[in-house]
Amino acid sequence: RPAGAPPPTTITAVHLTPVLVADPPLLNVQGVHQPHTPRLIIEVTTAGGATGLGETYGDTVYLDLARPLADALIGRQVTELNTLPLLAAEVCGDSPAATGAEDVTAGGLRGVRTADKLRLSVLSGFEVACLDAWGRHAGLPVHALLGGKVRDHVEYSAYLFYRWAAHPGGRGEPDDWGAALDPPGIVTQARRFRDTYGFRSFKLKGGVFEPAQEIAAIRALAAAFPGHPLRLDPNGAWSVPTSLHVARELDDVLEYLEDPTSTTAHMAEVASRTDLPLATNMCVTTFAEIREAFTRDAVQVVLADHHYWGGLRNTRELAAVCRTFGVALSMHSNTHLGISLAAMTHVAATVPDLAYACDTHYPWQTEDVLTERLTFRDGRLPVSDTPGLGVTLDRDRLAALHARWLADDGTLRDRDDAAAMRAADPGWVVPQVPRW
Ligand code: GKR
Ligand code: MG
Repeated sequence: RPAGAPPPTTITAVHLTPVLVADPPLLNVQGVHQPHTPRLIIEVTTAGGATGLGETYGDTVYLDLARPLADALIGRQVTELNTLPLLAAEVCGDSPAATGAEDVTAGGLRGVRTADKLRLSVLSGFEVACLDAWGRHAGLPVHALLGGKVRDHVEYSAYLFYRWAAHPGGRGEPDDWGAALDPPGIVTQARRFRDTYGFRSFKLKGGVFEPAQEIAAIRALAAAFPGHPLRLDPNGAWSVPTSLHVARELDDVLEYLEDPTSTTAHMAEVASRTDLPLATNMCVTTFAEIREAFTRDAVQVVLADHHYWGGLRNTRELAAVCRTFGVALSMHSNTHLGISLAAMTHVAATVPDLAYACDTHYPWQTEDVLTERLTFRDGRLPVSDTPGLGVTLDRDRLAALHARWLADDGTLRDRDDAAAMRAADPGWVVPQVPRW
């Protein structure tokens, strides 16, 4: 390169594009998904002309942290990943989200979102974008930058939800899935997932109906798909006795029970009285939470999510800690698009001891910002060997979903499943846990 010119991997521009993506009326303990869910698309451009893509949560608290970090990245190298957390701590320090009370969101499905957790989620999107740009420069896929893949395909599970046929008032984008509000409805949904994508494992989002009805749904799945791995996740909605009751009822058909109850202490109590493995994406979401949970044997499976853990490299570190303690690893997901799915697939391909099929919401997302959607076959995704993540941004789609975000009056820019539920049930308040 000409004398004095910056190295090609120097970051010259960072673009943040918040979008609103269609989300079906999926039910959970807090309420129902909004008609549109916010996500943030990150583009990191280098002096050498590469653009790396990242994706993370798009709610206002995340955007407020992402903006100063985007500015601070200019002039750095996409390869400087170990100091990214330090930079984030430095530049996000004055953000209202980072200086507010510890619990900035009063808990919820993602657990208590402290300032540190928010920052890690933002960081994860930038780390992925830097890895994508780095890979494009180096001519290497992201998995190679993580040390190389140990498998050519990553298996995913079907993510079953109780759901309405449509959002209240016909808002949002229509789909043809119909309602699923009882065991036959869940089995029909599972069949469609299996027939369309070949998924073998099934996870049911619970915490919506009385435990007896959710037990019946799992039994119906077990009868319809004998021998297929099944999971149930009520997002901490149950008391310890209810969790133990469900564990007893379903221990012959579940591969694990996910977050039956809230808090590490309650999970430890349940775990001490059942042989059914307990999984979590709620009580272990940071390195600081590992010691208590693992020493108390509160969880037997940790569901990694690179958005929570601060990126793909931290996810591999988590895998190493889990391996050390004999705790299994799987993968959690929240509403996400294809950039995140590609990132999940790259990191999952590098983890030697991935014991279970990964979760993904992706089949529920009919919209994406990619030129080509990722396609599940036989319940799996192939691991891309194309440089970077192996996905291409569709600028028209990005612009359209951003225009929707711009047009929103602010009500959907922050995910709020309880508010969405109040459109159907004005008296709805998020149930106190344990609900049952
Ligand atoms: O999308 O309703 C949902 C899920 O409940 C999600 O918010 C959870 O984070 O899928 C997640 C989980 O496994 O807990
Ligand atoms: Mg979960």
